[in-house]
Amino acid sequence: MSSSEITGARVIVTCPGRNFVTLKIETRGGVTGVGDATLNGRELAVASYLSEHVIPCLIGRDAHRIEDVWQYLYKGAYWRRGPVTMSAIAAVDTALWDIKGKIAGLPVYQLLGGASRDSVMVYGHANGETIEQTIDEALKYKAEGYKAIRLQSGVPGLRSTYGVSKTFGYYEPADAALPTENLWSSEKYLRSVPPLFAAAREALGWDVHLLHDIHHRLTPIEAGRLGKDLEPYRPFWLEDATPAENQASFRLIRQHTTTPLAVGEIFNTIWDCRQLIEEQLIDYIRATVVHAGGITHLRRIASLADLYNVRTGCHGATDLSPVCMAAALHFDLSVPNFGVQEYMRHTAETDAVFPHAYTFSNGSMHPGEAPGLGVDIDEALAAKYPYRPAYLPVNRLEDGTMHSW
Ligand code: KDG
Ligand code: MG
Repeated sequence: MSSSEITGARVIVTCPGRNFVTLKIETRGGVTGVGDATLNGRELAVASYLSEHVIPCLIGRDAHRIEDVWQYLYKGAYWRRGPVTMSAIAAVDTALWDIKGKIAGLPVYQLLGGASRDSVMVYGHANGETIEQTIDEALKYKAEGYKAIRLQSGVPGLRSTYGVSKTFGYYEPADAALPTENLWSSEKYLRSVPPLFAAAREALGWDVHLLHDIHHRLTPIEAGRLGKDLEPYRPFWLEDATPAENQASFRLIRQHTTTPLAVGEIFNTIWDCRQLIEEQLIDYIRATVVHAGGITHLRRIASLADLYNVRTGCHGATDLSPVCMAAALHFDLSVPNFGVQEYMRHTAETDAVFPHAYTFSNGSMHPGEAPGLGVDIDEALAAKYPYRPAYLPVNRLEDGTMHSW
């Protein structure tokens, strides 16, 4: 019996302001590892998938055999892909990298080939009901040293806009126990974004990267128009311009604009982005550790992307726990074709439940030098915050038609 044999695993669901699902794996030698399994609005589906169907298959396996366990869970289930399955596999994979790092006495980024850069550039979220409020927020981020800032503003004539929060520095889109409803008008939205970017360049200058997220709400030709309209302001990227199930639809956007495109925060596997990458239809791939099968599978996606000059831009919203954030930072530090990392910052309650070694300084982050991922879960504290149902809003056109999420 080896000390790296998996002897136990448990799922911890906690809600320090928002829900998180964490897998903790134990080995015979006493070394433990953690993995994030949070799927916003569908948390308990992943918790159950892990407890009922994955953990029983893990007991007795060698924690060192990360690739084999990944293949076993992916191919062995027969039912491949999908957000629930891939988040569960990601949690196992992340926990096994954590264990391997702790046994080796090395931070995970060293196991991934070592640092390819000194630190990882991150972008913060500036948003407001009006352009003026958004610019005020952006100025605060700039003063804090951020080199990249995402701008989202309310749309005049629409009473609420997804992605626009009411508080500085924190943003929680899963806002109710049943989905709330936002209204959408592409015409109003398309008129509102160019003035936001014009005002931002005026106030912030040209030495800061500006980003924008469309949240899949435009048709390809509308996205082409917006990309073209924003070209004078040189955005770093336009994110999730249009739903990406039909990967070929990005050809149409590409034909009309040189504004860089980012997509992929809801992708689960390399198959979701293969055509986008191989046809060079995007510039940044947003897949991240928790929803795309863990560090092992994300590295495979990044390797494909590297062949086609596509860089990484991992999703890093607050519904990705500090465990995912730590894993993403180890990945980001090591991967050759890194672009940028999203950083939405967690609340103090969340940070207390997940003590971590990663740090922010001058617009960049570093995963720290602790062996493994450098993050853990305080289970006693986590137990004080029971699960609360919370859903993302749905989106309707002004005539009541269901629109993109
Ligand atoms: O769970 C959904 C959020 O993570 C997502 O809406 C945030 O679009 C988002 C982003 O870019 O961070
Ligand atoms: Mg997004």
